[in-house]
Amino acid sequence: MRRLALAVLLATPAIAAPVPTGPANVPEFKPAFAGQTRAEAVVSKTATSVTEITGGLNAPWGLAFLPDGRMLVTEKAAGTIRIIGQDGSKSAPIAGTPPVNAKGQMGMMGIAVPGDGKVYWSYSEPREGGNGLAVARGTLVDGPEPKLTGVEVIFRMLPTLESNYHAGGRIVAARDGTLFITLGERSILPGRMQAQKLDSDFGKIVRINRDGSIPRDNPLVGKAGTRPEIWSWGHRNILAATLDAKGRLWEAEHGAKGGDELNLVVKAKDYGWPTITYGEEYSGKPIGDGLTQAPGMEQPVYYWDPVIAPSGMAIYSGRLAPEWRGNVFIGGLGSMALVRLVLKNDRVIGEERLLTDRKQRIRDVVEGPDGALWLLTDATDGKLLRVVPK
Ligand SMILES: [Ca+2]
Repeated sequence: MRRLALAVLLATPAIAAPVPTGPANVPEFKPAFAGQTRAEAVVSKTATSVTEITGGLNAPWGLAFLPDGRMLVTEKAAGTIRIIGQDGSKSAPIAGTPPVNAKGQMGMMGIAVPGDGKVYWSYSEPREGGNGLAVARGTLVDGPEPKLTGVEVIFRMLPTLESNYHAGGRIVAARDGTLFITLGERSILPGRMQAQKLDSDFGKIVRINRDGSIPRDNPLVGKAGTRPEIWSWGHRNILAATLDAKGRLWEAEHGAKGGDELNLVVKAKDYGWPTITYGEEYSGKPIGDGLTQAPGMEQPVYYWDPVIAPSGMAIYSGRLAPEWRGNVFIGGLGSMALVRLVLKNDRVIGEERLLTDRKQRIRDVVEGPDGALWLLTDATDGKLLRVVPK
């Protein structure tokens, strides 16, 4: 009997328990490789202290550090950008920004300060016949009434569509001087179907030079019937993107009911939406043919079902917490958590949900020059939090 028991034990390897969540919406979907979902739950040895730096922000969306340590924070619903000091002091809204469509999920969104003396920000631009994401840049003039001068729009997402959903909006400054901009597919069916169309910006990551011109090594340059700014396609709605220590672009995007994804973004690759996904329609019906894999389409590095609703993302340097070096931190809206992923060889080997006791929707995650994680919470009384590992 003892021998039999041992044999059974050996034949059934212990399955490491994942982070406890609800049941999958689509349990019949199986991962394409081990560890693609529900990785082992891990517990950080690094303790944290969380300080509320300020509150009263109107749906803050994006955060970027100025060279002097102060921050620029966009307020989605107010359509504004403010300067925030490390002491929590808030400037008046910065003057000089173009009009913003601040309905629904739209508003003032991403922001980047890549160190060239200019500020870059994304916003939903009100247009004849609808709206579309735009990216502008300008020079910040400091003072009691701060303003942006020399403002120029360097990118306009096309086509224009009447939808207040899924704009994308993160701006990532690449090491080669270009900018990546993440773009959603606008959610409604006429938009969704364009995620696979290369003559549309919907459901794409685009790459532009800082003056708005097109880098000559973009994959579709010179190809008839395509938009030359496109870098990768088949995305749904990307509200989280960052570079890793090697300068590679990672993103996390929203699925529907199930199917949030972490992807390593490679030039000219098709990330599958809406042809393949690990989620289903909010109605419970399959999306398209209900496929999770297809030839020529990339698999996510990791997926979630149920979803976390990812927004904002940082890959940690290790400065204050060596344990966290190379870990991915993603803000969770619906999951109301700071999601920590442990990576090894570009695969996820551990997952943890931090700050769950706070029950706050986390909109953006940035590692500050001080090695702390700086978070924005999504609320009409949104907060700026400083998370210090210790
Ligand atoms: Ca995908």
